[in-house]
Amino acid sequence: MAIRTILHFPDKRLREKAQPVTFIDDEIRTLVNDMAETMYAASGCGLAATQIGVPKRIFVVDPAAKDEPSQLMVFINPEIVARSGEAIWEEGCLSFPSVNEEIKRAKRVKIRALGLDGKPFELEAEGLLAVAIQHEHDHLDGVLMIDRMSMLKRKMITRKMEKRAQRGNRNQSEAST
Ligand code: GNR
Ligand code: NI
Repeated sequence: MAIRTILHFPDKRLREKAQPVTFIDDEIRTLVNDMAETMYAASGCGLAATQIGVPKRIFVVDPAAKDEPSQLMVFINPEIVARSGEAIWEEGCLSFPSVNEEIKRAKRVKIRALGLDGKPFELEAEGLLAVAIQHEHDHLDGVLMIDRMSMLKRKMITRKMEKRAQRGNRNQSEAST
């Protein structure tokens, strides 16, 4: 198992549309293990393969609170087949460190996916799990939480993240000289 690097906006790979998994082999099992390890190391409650630069339709979610036993869920080739209601939730994203904003999404979703064993399953979710499923599913289509905010917030966050990336690049080049 290994912790992978989480890409930060505005990395262009976050905008790629992920491709379906055709076969669940050792490479996919290793990838999913690494995704879970990376998510837990970053204290996230979800992670899409897109966020570690792998354009495959896979995400992991763990909706358990900190004081509850972990509850890892793996979704391969997921499809949201039903949505209902509306709910506003304060979201964060590991690709936008220290950004937390309220976003409106469906309150309940029904999702169909393959598990790590290759078997199809269906799940109805609400609350944090429903929010996380929609957030992660967006990542697989290159859709980010700023796309669901007002234009003003989107511009402010984009500017902040671009500045931060420039600072990061400068620090990296200083470190290598
Ligand atoms: O860790 C995360 N927390 C979170 C909180 C509210 C709504 C969505 C999320 S997902 C996020 C991890 C992440 O960036 N997944 O893509
Ligand atoms: Ni995210």
